[in-house]
Amino acid sequence: ASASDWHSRSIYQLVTDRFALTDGSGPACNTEDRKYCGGTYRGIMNHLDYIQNMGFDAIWVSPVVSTFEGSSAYGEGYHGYWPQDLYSLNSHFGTGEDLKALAGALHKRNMYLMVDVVVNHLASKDFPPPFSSFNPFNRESDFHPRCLITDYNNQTQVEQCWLGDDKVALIDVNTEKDEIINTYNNWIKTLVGNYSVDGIRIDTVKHIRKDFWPNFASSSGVYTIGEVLHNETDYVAGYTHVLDAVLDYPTWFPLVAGFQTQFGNLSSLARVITTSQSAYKNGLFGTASFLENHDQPRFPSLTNDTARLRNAITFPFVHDGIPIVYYGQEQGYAGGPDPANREALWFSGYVQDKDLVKHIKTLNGARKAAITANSQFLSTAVRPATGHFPDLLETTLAVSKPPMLALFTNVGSSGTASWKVPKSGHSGNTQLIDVLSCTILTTNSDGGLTTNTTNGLPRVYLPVSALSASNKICINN
Ligand code: ABC
Ligand code: CA
Repeated sequence: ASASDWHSRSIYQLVTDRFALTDGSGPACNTEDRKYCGGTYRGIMNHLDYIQNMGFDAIWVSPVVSTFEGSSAYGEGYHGYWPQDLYSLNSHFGTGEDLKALAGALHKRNMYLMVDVVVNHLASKDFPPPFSSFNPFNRESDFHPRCLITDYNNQTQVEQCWLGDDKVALIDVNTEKDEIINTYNNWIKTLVGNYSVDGIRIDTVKHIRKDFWPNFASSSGVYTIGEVLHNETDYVAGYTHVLDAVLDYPTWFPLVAGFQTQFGNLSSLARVITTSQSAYKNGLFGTASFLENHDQPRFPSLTNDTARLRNAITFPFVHDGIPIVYYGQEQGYAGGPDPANREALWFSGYVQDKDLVKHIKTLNGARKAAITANSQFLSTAVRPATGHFPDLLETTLAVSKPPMLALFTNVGSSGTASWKVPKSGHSGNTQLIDVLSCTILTTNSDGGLTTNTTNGLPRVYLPVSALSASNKICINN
């Protein structure tokens, strides 16, 4: 599928090993052990209702190719990011037929499959690396000479030295060589074709020179999102010229910092919204927005406050670009840094009758309703719309992406805050409904609004007229 096929979609990111077992519930899964826990493609297939019921129409699965077997100082390759043989699949997750069946089951539901791919390195737990066991790059000369990245401000080092350490070496492939470039381009084309993949998430994008990417992306023939783990908009922007989109890390940093405590500064978040729009190629479409992923501590590990959590979860759904939710967020999982943030989901029972699950379902529904109500919704830039009141601590934020208007605050569940929005984006005396609480508010005669909160929850307003029986939001109102 192409970039424009993806724009209206919403992605559920999962770690295959941790999402679902083939049948039933099963073995313990202690994240600290860093071992395979048994999740499979068949397991995912059996839980597509769970994902689709929350309103997601795409999944992103962790890398599928085989990694080295056995235990390293950092455990087993259950997460998939330690490739060893590009031409065989990781058999812990099932067979090639299983992966094809998953793609087929998704497509039957009009859902997309995004696969995570790693092309920067092959991995080894032994040193010196057993080059002959790698496939297809099985000669030492296929790799950059060993040096560990020590200075992230030295871009040549970032591109040509090795990630990882001596316990698990991420051996940096020599992606300057024509023969290797061709191999990768053919490999991605074949992988996408074999398994009917609709899009790829590309690992470690900043660790390969930029001009490697356009041919790789076009060889894939599908939508590409790159991981560029960096907090600066200008740095990340460079990669929006060589791939369809980037994971929006520059927004993620102020998003987390802004809602983590009541002292977070929401004006930093407001600022990055606009700077990224002008910096990124295809400003509004070149990003995918997220709160959690498998590399970062889960948000509830940073704050116990459920109101701040609700605010933070909401933001990616009212931002430009594609929202991504990391599995387990909907169940309130609270694991800290890797490996604690990769909990097995089967212990949740996949319960759907739960506040956070409903919250996420409503957000997906509201975004779809906005897309239906305004055919320009996706191509209209989200804009900060506050009037802070009071603004000393920057504890409130209002953003408008018509017909959606969202109000945020980090004061927390026992705090109070007020929003003053001079221009709601709607005309005077319009009835707006907060889809999260199903309460109605009417704009002033000049289209502005003022409102306050005593529970710190976010609000996502749509005009009442944008809701219909079919989107089932606030159905009784
Ligand atoms: C293993 C163990 C961990 C252990 C670690 C040392 O080794 O599991 O418990 O702590 C995979 C696995 C990991 C595994 C690693 C290494 O491999 O998933 O569990 O960790 O063996 C991608 C993937 C990630 C994956 C890999 C490797 C790459 O999403 O899951 O990890 O295929 C760098 C890369 C980035 C990479 C990330 C893990 O490492 O750039 O692509 N993610 C700075 C650098 C970043 C760097 C980051 C690492 O540190 O700039 O480039 O990311 O922590 C901000 C700055 C940032 C700064 C951050 C920390 O602070 O703006 O630049 O990032 O303020
Ligand atoms: Ca590299």
